[in-house]
Amino acid sequence: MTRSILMLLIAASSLMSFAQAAEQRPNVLFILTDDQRYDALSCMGHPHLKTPHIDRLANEGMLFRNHFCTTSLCSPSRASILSGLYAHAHGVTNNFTEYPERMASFPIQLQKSGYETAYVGKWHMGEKNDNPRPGFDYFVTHKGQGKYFDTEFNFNGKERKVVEGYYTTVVTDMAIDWIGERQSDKPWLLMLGHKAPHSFYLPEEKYKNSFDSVDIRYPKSAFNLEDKPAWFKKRLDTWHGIYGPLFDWRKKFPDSSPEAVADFANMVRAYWGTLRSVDDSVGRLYGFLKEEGELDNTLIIFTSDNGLLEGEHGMVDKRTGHEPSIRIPLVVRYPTLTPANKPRVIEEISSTIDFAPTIVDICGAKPIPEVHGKSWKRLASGDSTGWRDSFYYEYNYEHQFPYTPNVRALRTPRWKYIRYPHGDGSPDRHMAELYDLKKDSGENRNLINDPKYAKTVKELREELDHLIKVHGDGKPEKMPIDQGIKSGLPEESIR
Ligand SMILES: [Ca+2]
Repeated sequence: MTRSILMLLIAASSLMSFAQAAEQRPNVLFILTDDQRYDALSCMGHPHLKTPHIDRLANEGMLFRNHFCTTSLCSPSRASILSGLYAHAHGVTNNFTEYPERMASFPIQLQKSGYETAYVGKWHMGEKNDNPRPGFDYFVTHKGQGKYFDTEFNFNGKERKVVEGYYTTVVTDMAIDWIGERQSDKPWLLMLGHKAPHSFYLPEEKYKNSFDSVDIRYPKSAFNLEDKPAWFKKRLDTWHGIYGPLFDWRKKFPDSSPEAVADFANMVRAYWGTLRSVDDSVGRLYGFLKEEGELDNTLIIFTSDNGLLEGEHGMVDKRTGHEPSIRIPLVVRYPTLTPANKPRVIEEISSTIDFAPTIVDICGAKPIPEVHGKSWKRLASGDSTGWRDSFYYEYNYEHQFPYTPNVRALRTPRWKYIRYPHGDGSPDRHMAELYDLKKDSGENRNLINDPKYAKTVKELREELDHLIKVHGDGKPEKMPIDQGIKSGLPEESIR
């Protein structure tokens, strides 16, 4: 073989491997809902809400049945999704803090590695800032929470205008337009931030009455508070309790009369109604990608930033360490890893901090140097060796929303242990909680004071302390002092 032919062969083979590598870089469509609980999907067994388009992603991909947020609050959780870090490390511990300017994120890594990147919809880190953020070539958002109808969007920091129509539809139009109008051959990342199903729940007209015939009551656990910490009862009448104003669905409050459950029922129906539009949005995006021939080359991730209590333990809102608050949906479709005719149900514990390491892994971008999460790329192909078997949850008391104490919790496949640190290192002043989730998935029987479980509690506490230590920076944990549960309403501008 002559030298020139050999060189030619080497060049051809390296070109081929380059082409193969390029082929393997999928587009990424990251769909993020706001406050959607784990079971608000028909593929997770919801008895009334039908979500056929989201279910189809699960039926052609992966359904993560045990996916959790590390902090059940919008901004901290969104920052964990982007960075792969716990809130104590990225620093966004409340809803008023900006994502740190110099902090790495998976969109920044993807952009640096040759992706074209876009963010459309609710961003909500930095309450009053609607300008573009690092890591995105295209950026459309709004200030604060946005509105279900006629939100004012800021387009790339250049133009603010009210876009008439229903939020979910409007951001879906924008997403489809951006994907369709791109000129470059680069792979792309699009993050679509929905407002739905966040309070104050307002469904689209066509879904306003979808659940009128469903009989909705307060869950039984709302009346089963005797073995629970005393602060549960104090929360009942507040902004975050079932007898409170229910995000405007109850005008006169507190109201603990049996007939006032009608307000609660209307609130829950509206929450479900907003999700029907989200499911439509997923259907439109799926159809569009299919038409464009990009469906199988796109990693589609459907998830939420945190869960929501729907009356459990007498609570609405989120923030606490209980299952409806911390457990969230995760559905993924990417046939290269999980063939569409061989869908997979993932039982392992996954978390919001896993997204950043996973996405850079699958997309072949440079890893973020220090993350707390793990890539689940290999879970997608059925390999779960060495995966985590416990994870911890953190929430810090907010003086603007004084309805939940500091929370530190440990979740294993079987157990949930929750404690409420006072904040200054002194002994806890609230009762802790222990649930055997294998027997009691509804967290109805608090076993914390049963001597039979003293050893279990000790072991779980040790594991919790261990995880906090290994995820920390070597210094003692910092958290606010618990000022107690208060009855006042939060300031109107931040509700
Ligand atoms: Ca949220």
